[in-house]
Amino acid sequence: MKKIVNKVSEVVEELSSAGRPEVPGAPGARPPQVAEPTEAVPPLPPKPDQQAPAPLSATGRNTGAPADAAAQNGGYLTTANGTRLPDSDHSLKAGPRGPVLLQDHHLREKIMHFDHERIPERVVHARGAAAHGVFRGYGTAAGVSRAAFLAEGVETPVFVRFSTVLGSRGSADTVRDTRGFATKFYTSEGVFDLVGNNIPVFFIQDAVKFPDVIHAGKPHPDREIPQAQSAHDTFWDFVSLHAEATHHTLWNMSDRGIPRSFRMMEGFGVHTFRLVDAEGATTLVKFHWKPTAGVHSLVWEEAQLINGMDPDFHRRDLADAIEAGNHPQWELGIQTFPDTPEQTFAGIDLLDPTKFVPEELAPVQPIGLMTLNANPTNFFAETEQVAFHPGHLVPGIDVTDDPLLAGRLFSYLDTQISRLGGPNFAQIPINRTHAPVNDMLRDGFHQDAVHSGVAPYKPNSLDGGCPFFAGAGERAFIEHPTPIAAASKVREAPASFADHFSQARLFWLSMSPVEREHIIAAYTFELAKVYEQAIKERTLQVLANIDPQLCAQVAQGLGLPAPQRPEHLADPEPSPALSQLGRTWPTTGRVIGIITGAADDVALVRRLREAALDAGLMPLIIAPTGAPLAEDLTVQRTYAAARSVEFDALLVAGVPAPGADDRGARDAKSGAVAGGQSTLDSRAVLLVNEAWRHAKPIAGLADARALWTAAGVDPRAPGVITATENTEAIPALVDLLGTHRVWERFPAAS
Ligand code: HDE
Repeated sequence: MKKIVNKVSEVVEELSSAGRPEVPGAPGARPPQVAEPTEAVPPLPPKPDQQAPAPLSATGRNTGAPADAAAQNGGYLTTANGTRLPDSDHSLKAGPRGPVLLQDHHLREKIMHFDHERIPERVVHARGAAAHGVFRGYGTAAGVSRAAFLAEGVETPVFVRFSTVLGSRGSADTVRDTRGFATKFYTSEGVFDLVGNNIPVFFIQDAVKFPDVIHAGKPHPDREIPQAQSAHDTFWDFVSLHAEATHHTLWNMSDRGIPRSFRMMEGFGVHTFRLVDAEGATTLVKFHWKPTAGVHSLVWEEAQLINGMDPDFHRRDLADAIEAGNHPQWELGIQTFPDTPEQTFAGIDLLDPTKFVPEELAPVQPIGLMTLNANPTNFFAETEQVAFHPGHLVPGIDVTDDPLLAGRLFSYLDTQISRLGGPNFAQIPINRTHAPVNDMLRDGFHQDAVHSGVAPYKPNSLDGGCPFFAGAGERAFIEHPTPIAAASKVREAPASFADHFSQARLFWLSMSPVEREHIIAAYTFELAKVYEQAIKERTLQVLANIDPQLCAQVAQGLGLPAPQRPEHLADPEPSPALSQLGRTWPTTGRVIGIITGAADDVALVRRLREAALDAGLMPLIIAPTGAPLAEDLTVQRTYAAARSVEFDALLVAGVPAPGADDRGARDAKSGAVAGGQSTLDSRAVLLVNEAWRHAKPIAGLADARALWTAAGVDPRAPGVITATENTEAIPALVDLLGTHRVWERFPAAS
């Protein structure tokens, strides 16, 4: 028998001394050799950017086990029960030509397990990506909440899952949709889940409508199309009839519906929560996550191209950023409101989840900082099995009577039973609390805890009366005794829930001209995909209530008459904080493509790349083939494999002469340049043309002029840099990237 060589420590040492890889995305902890390995070695450790759930027992005790103890172990292939196997490539047969024997217990076990690898996907938010991190309290919330994790300097591990709502697990990332933003805080007082979205309002005011809005948004039940999209009849049929969906739909049609990255999204708790301080005094709050990278979006054409080019765009971006050490950060903030019996603020009903409170009326006060610093080690074990629940609360944070939230408090436990196969999902490692558990819940499928004692009931004397009740002094979660006004049982909403248009109008009026253009285009696109004219006409009536100009422009695009301006239009004060434009943001981690030709100056490319790295950017070199430019200069993209959507900006480092494969018959992108032309590679021309029309910064050295002409780029237009000194280009690009895109290039008509 071959001797197992213990190489793990060697590999760990090698990995840590090697530092971070130049470009993130290496599939394994160590580059493989060309020939198939034959020497038995223990499994390689996770990559340095990866983390697994803390090794806690099912009852929340630290086991002291190494993090990989629950995963693969030893160098030899075994059965699930640890018996070593000599072969897993052939079934047990009567002779090489069979028949296969029924007694092959390894074949039976392997196929049985494979047949059951899939579990039901989430009914909503099925498509997601997640990361580990840490939350650090500023202490600024100490005056309003007794939650221990909000105290100054307290560090709490977190696991965050971002998601789309409508698509199934294998759908594309950059569809137009709301994004989920769910955070699990493993606090010393138990798990707190903040299960929010990237949009601060919701389609419905009452949980009983949730199946309706989701059934309408999901693919049509007969053909099961379209996947992960709202541009179809059933969605628009529902939202045009259900006026309370107007506001959220408008946000989805805005740039917020197509984020550039999970790292560049805001997060919102949506509902109003009730914080309780050490003395029992209460404050109503809305939670906000503010990304330090700013809020940025894709343009629609880009989003559609990405869905084909790289359907994993958002999850790749998150994982790559973390692996490269560009750890995404968000500040957690709260808007605070007095907890009055009316539960309204500035005329806004705080229990109505279709309304938000403008930041100009109630500023967002920062209470802590979250940093995502590690990727999951295993997608299924962590990202798929994590189970969030708005009812996971800790002392100091309580719920309000928002009727949507009330329904959610029921729903999330139910869904985990069918998804995770039983009631013990809190014991799955990613869901385990870091606080001690003594719950008297027993048995059930997949019980991981080996409970001792004989008296899982109260009162008991056989187990010495244990467990005991905690009081406020022992940090118990005590529901705040909020008074409930005398009322009759009714199926009704309060009158204050009846206004469905004024805040939609407020959002519209707060947008910059270019953002309005995008909203008009989004409605026009989506409604053009609707088959039934009646639904389009009905939607135009809804739009007239938001804004006559929006309505008229969409009607024009659809070729339909715009309905009459309504007699009464709300006149809200715009909220400049809602616009994504007009500010500058850090550019760390932005991806810049450096286009180089076969005959270009390698030393120059090296200098540009180094300058980009020094500026905190992520440079990727695009060359005619994948051959390294020099021993220390690898190529990350070829002309054939690159597409502009991967880059936030382009830098042309020379003259991209046509590659050997620049032929329409081989690569249809080569047909991009009308009539073809002989001095430039057509795919490089297409790259520049797309970056130009997606309002991205473009820079080139003096001889890039021919490329500008071929790509239809006006060299005098905003955001186009023709550098004479090669050192000029990078700082100029960084400057431009601060505003993310150069919208001055395409002034808005409205
Ligand atoms: Fe959810 N939602 N939801 N939701 N939701 C789920 O729970 C539900 C709502 C949100 O990354 C499900 O574990 C109902 C609002 C996120 O795992 C399910 C209602 C908001 C995620 C469920 C709502 C959300 C979910 C599906 C109306 C923003 C993904 C799988 C009363 C504040 C969490 C699961 C993750 C997931 C039900 C409304 C956010 C079925 C009944 C409002 C981010 O339980």
